[in-house]
Amino acid sequence: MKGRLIKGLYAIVDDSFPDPVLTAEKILAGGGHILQLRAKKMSSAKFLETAIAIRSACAANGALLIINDRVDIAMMSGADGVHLGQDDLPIEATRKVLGREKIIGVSTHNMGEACRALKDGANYVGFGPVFRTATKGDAHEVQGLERLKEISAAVKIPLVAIGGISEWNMRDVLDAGADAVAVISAIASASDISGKTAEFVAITGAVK
Ligand code: TZP
Ligand code: MG
Repeated sequence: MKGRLIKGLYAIVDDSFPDPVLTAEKILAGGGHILQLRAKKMSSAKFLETAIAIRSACAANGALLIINDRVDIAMMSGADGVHLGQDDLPIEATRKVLGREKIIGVSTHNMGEACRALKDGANYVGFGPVFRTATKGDAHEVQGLERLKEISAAVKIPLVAIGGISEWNMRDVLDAGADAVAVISAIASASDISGKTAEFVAITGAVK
C-alpha cells in the first residue's frame, strides 16, 4: 500500500507562491520524493493542467504526487492520491471512486478527528498546525509538540505534521513522532529551492 511510503519530507507546492511547475521541478531536483499540489486560486482547467505537468515530473523522478482537495483532479491527472480537509469529500465515498491503491490523507486538528480518519480508512493523517504559520490564513489554533506526541502515540498510520515547519524545528517534530513533515513556505520562499529541499531531505534522511 502506497500510504506506507509517506515518510520524510512532504513538500507542498502552493499556488500562493509563483510558478508551481518550476517549483515542483526544483523540489524534485533537490531530492523531494513526496509532493502535494495545493491550488486555492487556480481555475479547475489550470489546476488540472498544472497537476498533469507535475505528475509527469514526479513520475520521471519516482516521486509521489498528492492533490489537495480535488478528487476529480487527482483522478484525471493520474496522481497517487488526494488530501482531504475536514470539509472536503468524506473518506469512504472517496475510497469508492479512487480504489484501494490510491493514497487518501486527511487534515486533522485534534484527537477525535485523527481517530476518525484512521477508522474511516485514511492512509495517513495530517496534523497541525504544529507551529504558527502565515501561509494558511484560516489555520486552526497552534497544536504544539506535546499534542503531536499524543496523536503519534494513538495513530498507527503515517503521521504528517504541518504548520510553521522549518529546517530549524523539523528535528523536534520528527522526534515528537511525526513520520513526515509537510512544508510550504520554508521551501517555496527560499532563494535556492533545490538547495533548501536538499537540506530538509538531509535532516529527514533520504527516503525513496
Ligand atoms: N494546514 C495547516 S497549516 C498549513 C496548512 C495548509 C500551512 C503550512 O504552511 P507553512 O508555510 O509550511 O507553515
Ligand atoms: Mg482541503
